Amino acid sequence: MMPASAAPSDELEYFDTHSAPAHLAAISTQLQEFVNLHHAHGRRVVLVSSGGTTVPLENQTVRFIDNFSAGTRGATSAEYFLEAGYAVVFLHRQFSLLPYSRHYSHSTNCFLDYLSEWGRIGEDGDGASSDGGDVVVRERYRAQMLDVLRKYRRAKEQKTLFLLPYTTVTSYLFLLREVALRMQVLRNDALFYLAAAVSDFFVPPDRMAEHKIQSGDLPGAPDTAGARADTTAAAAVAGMEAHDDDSGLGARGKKLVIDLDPVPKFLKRLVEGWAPHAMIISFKLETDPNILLYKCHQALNRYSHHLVIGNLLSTRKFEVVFVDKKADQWIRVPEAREGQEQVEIESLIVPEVVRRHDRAIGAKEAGEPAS
Ligand code: 9Z3
Repeated sequence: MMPASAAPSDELEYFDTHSAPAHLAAISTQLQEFVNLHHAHGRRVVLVSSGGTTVPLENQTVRFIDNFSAGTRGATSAEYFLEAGYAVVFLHRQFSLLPYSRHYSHSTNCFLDYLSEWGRIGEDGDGASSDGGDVVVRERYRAQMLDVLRKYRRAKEQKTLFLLPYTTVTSYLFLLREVALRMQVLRNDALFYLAAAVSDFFVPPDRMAEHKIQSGDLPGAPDTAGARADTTAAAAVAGMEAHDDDSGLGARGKKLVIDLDPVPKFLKRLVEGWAPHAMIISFKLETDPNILLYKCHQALNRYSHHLVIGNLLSTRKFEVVFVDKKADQWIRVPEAREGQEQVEIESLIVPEVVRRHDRAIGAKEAGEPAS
């Protein structure tokens, strides 16, 4: 028997029981204009998903479950797709890294460190002398920043980058479906590159607390025990249980046990229903090297899409494995020499993806079965 989490109707029910993001209709119109513009120019379009999804624990959300992804893979890959001539729908976690600005928005790459005051010699002697009082880019960063700036401006002028933010797993799924439907007109010129770290679990609406889950007594509670009972009830509605904690938090300490449901598997629906002619690539993240290949093959067999790119949390910036029906292909960055910058692995991943997309389109045009 099919497990409840895999029943196809679960996906449809998910959309019926969750509210769509605000302004979805307006977003949909803009998306269609974007897609049509590039379709008319014969340009391919890639949906790049990026960053982590949140899982709210309350309707009026104070707390949520999140994950580690800063969106480096997605933002970096989007730049290489733009360079390869694709238009990019960048479906990203709000406030995660963005193409181009990522070079200066990371917490260890504060943009202020790239600037100096005109007329002031910096600590490292690379300021310029004048009595202006203006802000300038420090000499040693200028060439790289000019390169980034030009690419950014070109993407703006050619309208090749559509930024689409999400926060929760629900808004991610609604938007993914919408983008896929709007991209259908592109047929095999559409590519899906699903690098976002999407939650596998969520709190269903009928078990979601409306208000902030309380951890302590509320004013006016008759006594501590009564307040505790209220708290437990509210939390249970939220799919959670607040327990007295005998294990060291003290008399008032409580545990919060969160009861999550599996998120329905949307990849199947994307492949079969929303984007039947597109090339679809998913990422698989693991921490245990012994199961990575197994999980990649399992995903490929389960969803019958084109390619799974596997990576391990600890080595994801240095190696990935491309898994398709034919073979496993590892891609590794060369070791950086002393004083050299590390090659971005996305500069190797994206051209290989583009080669495979070329081949898939070529095969379809020649009437061959897709490989
Ligand atoms: C990835 O595996 C991405 O490569 C990373 C990128 C999230 C590791 P960073 O943001 O990390 O550059 O630091 N994405 C997919 C992860 C995922 O949730 N995949 C699902 C799964 O593994 C399938 S869609 O089950």
